[in-house]
Amino acid sequence: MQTRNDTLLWMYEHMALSRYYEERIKAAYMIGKTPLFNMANGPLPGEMHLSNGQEPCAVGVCAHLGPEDFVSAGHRPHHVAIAKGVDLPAMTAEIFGRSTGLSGGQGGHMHLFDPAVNFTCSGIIAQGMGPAVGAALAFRMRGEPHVAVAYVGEAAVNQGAWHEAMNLAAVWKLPFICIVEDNGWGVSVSKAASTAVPRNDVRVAGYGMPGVHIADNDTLAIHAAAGEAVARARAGEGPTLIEIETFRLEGHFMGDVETYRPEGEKEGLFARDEIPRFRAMLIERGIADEATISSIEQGGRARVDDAFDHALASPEPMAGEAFATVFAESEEL
Ligand SMILES: Cc1ncc(C[n+]2csc(CCOP(=O)(O)OP(=O)(O)O)c2C)c(N)n1
Repeated sequence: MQTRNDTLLWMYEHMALSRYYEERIKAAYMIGKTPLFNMANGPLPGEMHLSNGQEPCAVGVCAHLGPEDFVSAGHRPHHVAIAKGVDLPAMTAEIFGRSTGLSGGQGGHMHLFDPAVNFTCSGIIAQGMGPAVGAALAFRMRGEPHVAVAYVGEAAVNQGAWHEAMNLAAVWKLPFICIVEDNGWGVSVSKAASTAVPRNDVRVAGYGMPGVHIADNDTLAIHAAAGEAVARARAGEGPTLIEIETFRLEGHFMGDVETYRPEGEKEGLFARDEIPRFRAMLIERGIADEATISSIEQGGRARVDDAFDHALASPEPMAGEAFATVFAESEEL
């Protein structure tokens, strides 16, 4: 399948935007955290899981989706949220805990919900499987041609919720796609130490579902495989699993000293980074010249800077609002 030039440029734009977004989050996160790393300090207290390196997994799939299609992501959600079109200023305000955030600043970076583009995520691994399969069932029951996609890490595939959802999606032939972002590590535990079967595209034969394996974080291969899976799902032919060998260029969370990585692994990953590789491919194939690509990058940076300005100028929520949206009974507390 030949990928259209405008789609190639859209994918590059959103990968570059996502990378710059994470760089700005990283800089803001580190304020006040050192010299003795203290997660509670600074304008972004708590854990922060950056997605640098995994951008191809987001754009290759989301290029096929519209706002009605449903996507759930996990605790490392920024790249997927950006590719799905989540409102950037409201997302940034949410991450900074501001009242103009997607959830009034009460969710934080692992709990981004944007109903306008049917996006959700969760800090509980594999938690997004049930909602995505439920959304796929709803699309089927309403006769709508949409698809639901759940992103999970390779360490989430041993959760009970994952297996239950996979079985239902397959037995009911739902318009569902599971994307496994295999970055090799579940915090500090290697894939080999947590899962007896080396590849989940093989394992899903046990569910009667097709599985596809993508090596080396390849945007074009992800885009092609996702195109076929989305077409199958929209045609009523059932679910697909796509496992992508990707990598994270940061630690599990900010502050992770990464002593579990074999020597030299990290340096090797930077050499395989897809963003400069994809940029060079666009120029080599004559899809865009240097000036066009620079202007795409500048446009993305301006959007990110505006989103940060909006977030940082927004007020924090009032303490009294803490229970307002949690339970109906909260007013009585
Ligand atoms: C049900 C559950 N168990 C444990 C955790 C703690 N935890 C957070 S992230 C993580 C590992 C996730 O690895 P993976 O799913 O491969 O995603 P990655 O961090 O590599 O993106 C664990 C065990 C959790 N959030 N939820």
